[in-house]
Amino acid sequence: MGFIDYEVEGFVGIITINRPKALNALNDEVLGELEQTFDAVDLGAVRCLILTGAGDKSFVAGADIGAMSTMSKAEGTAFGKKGNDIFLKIEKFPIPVIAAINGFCLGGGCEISMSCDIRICSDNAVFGQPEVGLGITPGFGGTQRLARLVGAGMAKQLIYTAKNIKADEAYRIGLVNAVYTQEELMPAAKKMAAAIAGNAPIAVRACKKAINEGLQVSIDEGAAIEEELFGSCFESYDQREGMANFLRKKDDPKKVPE
Ligand code: DAK
Repeated sequence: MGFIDYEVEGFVGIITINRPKALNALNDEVLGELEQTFDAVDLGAVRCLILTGAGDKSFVAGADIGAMSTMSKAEGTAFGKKGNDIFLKIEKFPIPVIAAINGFCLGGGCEISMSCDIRICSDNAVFGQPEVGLGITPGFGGTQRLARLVGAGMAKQLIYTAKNIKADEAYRIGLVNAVYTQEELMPAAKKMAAAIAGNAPIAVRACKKAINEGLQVSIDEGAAIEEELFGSCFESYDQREGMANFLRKKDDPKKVPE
């Protein structure tokens, strides 16, 4: 692939958007390759993904403004759909995806990070939805996901003003879970991914599904979704072993309680 790198370390897959000369901006080809990469992930072997950008300056500086500048209405709609389809695929991907945000995270970049389960960033990261300054709306889910993540008031402020914010402010408003130095970012992402991958994969997948689907419905419907997914974990090897293991340790006289 020209613009996407994919490597696997243990149970963790690392997807890198590799178009650093354009600060990893998303054009048609990048989006197409990204979709193919997600489609090719071996879900029998990989339990958690990390999504990051190549270089030390940018995660993704947005959708490609050059490519969008001459689009017709129909082309703009098709481009928006392509982005939305892949971002929805990431959001609903069976295993967790961690965005390791290593610099500019603007427009479509912020939107792709918000389709991931967890966002962590480097201290040089810059976030924003600059679209209204370019005469468009956020088109890859920004109006929907930002409000769900940081609340409607803050999302409206960021989107209407088109003002960028730095990593510490993104942390303060809950857009990212943690801020690291650039050197620490990928090791931290890998450590978190390995911790997730070390847990029962069926249960982790079920948790992702329960949280995502529950956010779309009433609390009663959400509870029903949870019940079903909870039940689906039983009789699995992980459930039987995980619980038996706990009980074995409890019965072990040598075990000192922590
Ligand atoms: N698109 C294309 N190229 C970009 C780019 C982008 N978003 N961002 C940066 N680049 C390119 C620059 O053109 C430059 O290329 P060369 O001139 O070297 O060939 C190279 O990356 C380095 O950028 P700079 O020279 O500008 O670097 P600086 O450090 O000076 O500035 C910057 C970095 C991130 C502050 C600046 O590049 C910048 O402001 N970039 C644009 C950021 C932005 O506005 N992003 C949001 C794009 S709008 C929709 C679908 C999707 C969307 C909307 C609607 N539908 C169809 C419904 C999404 C929209 C967006 O994401």
